[in-house]
Amino acid sequence: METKSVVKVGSRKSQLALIQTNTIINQLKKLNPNLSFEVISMQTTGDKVLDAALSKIGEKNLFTRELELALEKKEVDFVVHSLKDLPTALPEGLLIGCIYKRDSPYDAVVMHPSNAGKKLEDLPEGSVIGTSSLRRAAQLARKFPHFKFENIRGNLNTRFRKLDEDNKYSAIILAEAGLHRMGWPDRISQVLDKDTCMYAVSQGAMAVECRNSDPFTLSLLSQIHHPETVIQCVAERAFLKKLEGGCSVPVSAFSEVKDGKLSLTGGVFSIDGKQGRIEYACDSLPESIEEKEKPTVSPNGPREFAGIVGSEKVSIATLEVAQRVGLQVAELLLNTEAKEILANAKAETAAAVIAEKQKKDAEKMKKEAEKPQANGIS
Ligand code: DPM
Repeated sequence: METKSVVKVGSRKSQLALIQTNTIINQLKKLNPNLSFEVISMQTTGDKVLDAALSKIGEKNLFTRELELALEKKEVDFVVHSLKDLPTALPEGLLIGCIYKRDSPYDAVVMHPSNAGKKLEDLPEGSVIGTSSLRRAAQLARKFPHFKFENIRGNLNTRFRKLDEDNKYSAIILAEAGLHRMGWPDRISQVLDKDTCMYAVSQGAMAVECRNSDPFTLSLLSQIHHPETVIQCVAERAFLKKLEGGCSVPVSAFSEVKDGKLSLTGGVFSIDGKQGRIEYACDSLPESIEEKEKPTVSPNGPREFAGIVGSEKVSIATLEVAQRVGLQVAELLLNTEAKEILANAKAETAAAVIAEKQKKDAEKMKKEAEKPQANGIS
């Protein structure tokens, strides 16, 4: 096996991405003091298109494509992601070598300074809540039909500025994990429980992507693969994969590993939140979740579950149970009206993508027409 003394790590340039990358590097450094790590940061398409809602851009791997190309070209050895931003199908040859212990998976409310100390329940009719997540808007519209939900985009720093300075939003909704990582826990007014807003698949978990043909990096990463998180995320991602969902549809999840059992609740909602369906499945995990025999690795790399590999700490048999639970919840949903709700939501976002593109094209043409003619005779 090829060994390395310097490991090259790709990262997006945003503050949150760099914080996450450094968290993983610091853990690996503690366990491997002889290794050094070099961070190579780059902008992704998602960082460049900050004006449109994520769901309206119509591409799946917005925040990952450039980084995955660097992995394929061996310019970097691994890339740290928020797992919820990683599509359930990864490019050929790449996989998730580890998932780090999950932070809070829940969503949190950040109030405009004039509403400090309040909860969503306290806000008046017509209050504007900023979120570009269809999932958050749909679920919150069920509980709070008297609010308006409007897009807010940009990285976390930009959103805070828009919230505090624009006086448009009464509150915004963000992942609690991101707020903690950025050092802003004191801005959290309320954490939303599962009965108010179930979280996104894999929210709060950081994943590390690498090449399936790189045993050195795979074995390095397996040191920080967190069994309970892996079990939950395999179930959640298998669920989302079966529904063929992404950030373009309101799909949400809630999972637990308790008393040797794994349970998963999954929800599908219409864009306006008026329709929704929730299903649940539970199964026993193997008595020991550890891998007892060294897995045989095929020439195509290790076996994966929705892109995630096993390790000595979490066996293939365990991940098979997790995958089954995920598929079961998806199948239960697809046998109900959820199938149609999902199809309609997908069609609605697809239409919004086309409308957004037409708007952009029209703006571009208008700008072109207004440009002074370079070779015009005046
Ligand atoms: C995805 C969504 C959002 C991010 C959609 C969703 C939120 C978009 C928005 C798939 N990715 O959650 O329904 O509110 O406009 C993202 C964040 C984090 C990872 C920030 C956030 C940090 C937390 C984590 C953006 N991706 O959700 O507030 O590691 O899970």
